[in-house]
This record gives sequence, C-alpha cells and structure tokens, in this order.
Amino acid sequence: MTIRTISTPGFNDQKPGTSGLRKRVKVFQQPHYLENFVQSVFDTVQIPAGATIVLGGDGRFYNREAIQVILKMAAANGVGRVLVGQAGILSTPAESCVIRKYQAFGGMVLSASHNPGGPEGDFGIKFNIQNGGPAPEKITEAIFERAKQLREYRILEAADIELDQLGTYALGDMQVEVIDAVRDYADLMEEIFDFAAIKALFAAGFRMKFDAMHAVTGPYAREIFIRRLGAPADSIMNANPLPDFGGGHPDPNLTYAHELVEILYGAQAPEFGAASDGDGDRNMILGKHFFVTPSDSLAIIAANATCIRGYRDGIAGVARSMPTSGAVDRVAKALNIPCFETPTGWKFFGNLMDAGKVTLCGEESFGTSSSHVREKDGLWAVLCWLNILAVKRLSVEQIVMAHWREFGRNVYSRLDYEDLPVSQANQLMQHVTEQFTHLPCQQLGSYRVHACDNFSYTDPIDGSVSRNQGLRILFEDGSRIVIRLSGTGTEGATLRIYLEAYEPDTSRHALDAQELLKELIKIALNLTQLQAITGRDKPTVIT
Ligand code: G16
Repeated sequence: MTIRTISTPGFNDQKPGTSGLRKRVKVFQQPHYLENFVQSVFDTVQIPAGATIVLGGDGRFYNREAIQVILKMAAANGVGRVLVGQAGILSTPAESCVIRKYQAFGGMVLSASHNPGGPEGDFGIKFNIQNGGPAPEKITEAIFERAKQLREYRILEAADIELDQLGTYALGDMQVEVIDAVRDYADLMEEIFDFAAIKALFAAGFRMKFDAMHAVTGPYAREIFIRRLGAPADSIMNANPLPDFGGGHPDPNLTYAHELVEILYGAQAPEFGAASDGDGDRNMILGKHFFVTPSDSLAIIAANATCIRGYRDGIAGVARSMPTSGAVDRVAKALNIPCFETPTGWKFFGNLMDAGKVTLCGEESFGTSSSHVREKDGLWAVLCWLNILAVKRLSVEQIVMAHWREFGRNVYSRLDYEDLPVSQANQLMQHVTEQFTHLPCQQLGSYRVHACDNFSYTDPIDGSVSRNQGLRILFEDGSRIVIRLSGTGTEGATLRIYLEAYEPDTSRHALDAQELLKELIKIALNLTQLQAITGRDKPTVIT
C-alpha cells in the first residue's frame, strides 16, 4: 500500500463556526475539499505517532464516504489506531464518552447537528480534543489558517474498510477497530442514573414518547429506554436513522419536532415527551400539554441534582451561555455555588469542567450536559428528567410550577429569522450597535435601559478573550434583549433575538411566555428595525 501526496488548492472558506466546519454536502463533495480540512487538522494538532483517535458521525448522507477518506488519511499521517463506531456511527456525546474512556488523543465528529441532511442538505466535521470536547478557538483558528495555505495532503491508497462488522482491521501500519457505537455510552448512563428507580416508574405504567427524528439517537434510545429500562416499545418513535433524516429537519424544537408536540398536546398524551437532534447532543423536554424551556430545564436539573445518583453529593458549579436565561443563576445562588456566563458554543465550557469548577452546563439552544462528557448530551438530559420524575412522582408541569414558586420565573423566548441575506443581517446588527451610545438610561415603555454592550468573555482558566459574542440590551429590572447571528448556518444568515423578563408574581406564572413578553418583543422589533431592514413580518421559529 502506498501513501500518495496529492495537490490541493487550499480553501479560504474552511473557518469553523460555533461548532466545527458546516457546509452544504455539495461543498464537501468538491475535489480535495474534505481532504484539505482533514489534513489541516492533522497538521495543526500534531497527533503523536502511534496515538489513538476516535471517528464517527451521525450517519447523515456522505458520512460513510467521509469516514473512508479520513481513515486513509489518518493511516498516511502516522495515526496508530482509530476507534470507529460501527457503520461509521457515533452520536456526538457517545464520541466524547469513547474519547475519554479509551484516553484517545482526540476525535473527529462528522455532523452538521440539527441541520437537514441528504444530498441537498448539510454536512460537517469538527475535531475534539483529549478531554472529549470540541477544540478551543485557538486550535480552530489555526486549522482555518492552515486550510488556506495547504498545498498538498497525504492519503493511503487502499481498499475501503468494512465498517458494518465489529472487529479489528489493518490499514497500512494503522489499526482500525470497529466498535459497538452504543455500549460504552449506555454503560456510562447506567453508572450515572438510578436505572432501578426509572424501571420501577415504567413498571408503574408511566408513559413517555421519545422522538429520535430519524437521526442518530434511535439505536441508543432503543438500548437504554426499551432494553435496559423496560419502557414499552412504542415509547420511541422515528427511531430508525436515515441518511436524510426522512426529509425532516432534525432539530428538537416546537416547530421542527411538531409530530411529537402534537402527541404531547393531544387527547391521549403521555406524561413525558422528549426529542433529540441529528447527532444526539440536543434535547427538548415536554410534559403533558407542557413545554419546558431549555433554560428552565437546566435550572431544574441543577436544583434537583441530588436526586440523581451521579450527583448525589452535590454539584461544584454551573455554567450557561450568555443568551441562556438567568434561571440557573438563581439556583446557583441558593445552593451557594459559582455560576459562569460564557459565549454561545459548547467549547467554552470545557476549561471550566476540566478545572472542576462546574458540573452542569446548559444553553438555551436545547443543550444540557454535565462533566460526564465534554459535549452536550440529549439522552443524558432525558434521563435526568426521568430520574427526577421517578424520585418525585410529580408531573413535569408540577415540577416546573413548584420551581417557579420557589425561584420566580425567568420568562424566556427566542425568535429566529432564518435565511436572511448576510448584508441585511449585518446592517441590522450595525443599526443596533449605533444606538448603544444613547440607549442607556432611556425609558422604553415600562423598561428602563441599564446598559448595552457586545458581549466579551475572558476565560477564567486560560485568560483567552472572545469578543463580539452578541449584542446585549440590559434593563434595570434584570430583563434583557440579546441579538446575535448564528454561527451554525451554512447559507445566508440566521438572526436570533433572545428575550428574557423576570416574573416573581406567582399568579402570572401560568401565562404564556409570548403574552408575558409582548412588550419586550415590540421594543426589540423597534430597536432592530427588523421589518424595515429585512422585510420579514414574522420569525421562522419561535421557541
Ligand atoms: C451548536 C453549539 C452550541 C450552540 C448552538 C447554536 O450546537 O455546540 O453550543 O449553542 O450550536 O449556535 P448558534 O446560535 O451559533 O447557531 P449544535 O447542536 O449545532 O452542535
């Protein structure tokens, strides 16, 4: 078998976004495009000769082809061993688990997460470091620089590896171990959660519906919920992974997981509903006729963490991304533990977890997890809720209402405007920024502006600074409007407007968030001049 050195033109657009490089499949299919990025990763991270890396993806279209290319490039770049999930599959949290468990040097995760798949959809790739989490910005920036300058890459000339059979194969001097994609992860879940208590809950007739959205979590959900926890077989739906996710948009929110939402709001609704996304790191939690915002879910898991075996001795601290509501801050205060506010992007939690400063982290974008891995973890969040429900034997709604009674309600909503022309999105951001000099102390309806800024974060562990992380308009009563552009889209721009108002009055807790935030939404639309600049009169997605 020979190693070939192949010319590449270098690519100027391989800048990783919020979570790795995400592009249309067609972009990845261009000659040398994938290889250029992969070689840039190898050149940047300098894998020690003979080291082990992990490889897997969410099974979307182009996953198999990409795995074969990466394996051959790894062999040509001196990697000693690659652990690859059977059929090329590993959910993102499962890959994080495998990297940590086998003390690998790192791993490549193939996914465009919640973005649609298929030949016309998206593909993505990111590098995770030894702690199992996404590479920090200094590495992703260096990969981007390298990708522009790269002129050649190395690849082994060899036949494809059999990915469907468990076993160990040789590829040049490298070993490829095709591993069970589910077992290590399911074992970890069984260590953290009280499976006996959850089993007893199901045995008592508790009903749930988990929507895998034809994405990666189907086999994981089948193993954990049905085989290990004894839930009835119809507790999971859309559990067969498909390369195009059945034509759907595998994003677990009220818009895209509408099939599940209809069941949970229907006449025969089960007690509990949940969904996960393309690569299994996101989660949505529903009760009977009830939606739990991701921000509240994080706060409630933190407040009830000691119900869960893995956290029964308490949690060290919590962290949330800046746009996530301050609900968890209130829990942290009551527990007398630190609470960190980071930019959007799971990679910002890694240092805090490695330093032992935080146990739980979460984001408004349907991401919650703990230091058991270094990624957000959809099924872990579902199991947190199941474990809490098994201990408390209350409904989801009762648990949330009791939480609000104790801590007050951080009423929260996010409006997304997808597929905007980039120029319009930039114009809007510019328009808002220009008002920052005169906004402070202004009275806008019943809200008085306290301060405005573009969020900047200094990592408390390594001192690195990340600027321009989102525009914040902070009001005197603690309410906020946050405006930022998504870093995960592949075409055009997605504008996100986040709204938060604190409601201590228990008699108003049952009201709809859109109703409670009506005035703040009006202020945000006015400040941004959204309709005038973009022509849009309603958001694509409301959460
Ligand atoms: C990624 C990141 C998350 C982030 C989310 C949304 O999630 O890992 O940390 O909150 O994108 O980012 P944005 O608002 O920039 O689109 P995922 O599930 O896509 O990997």
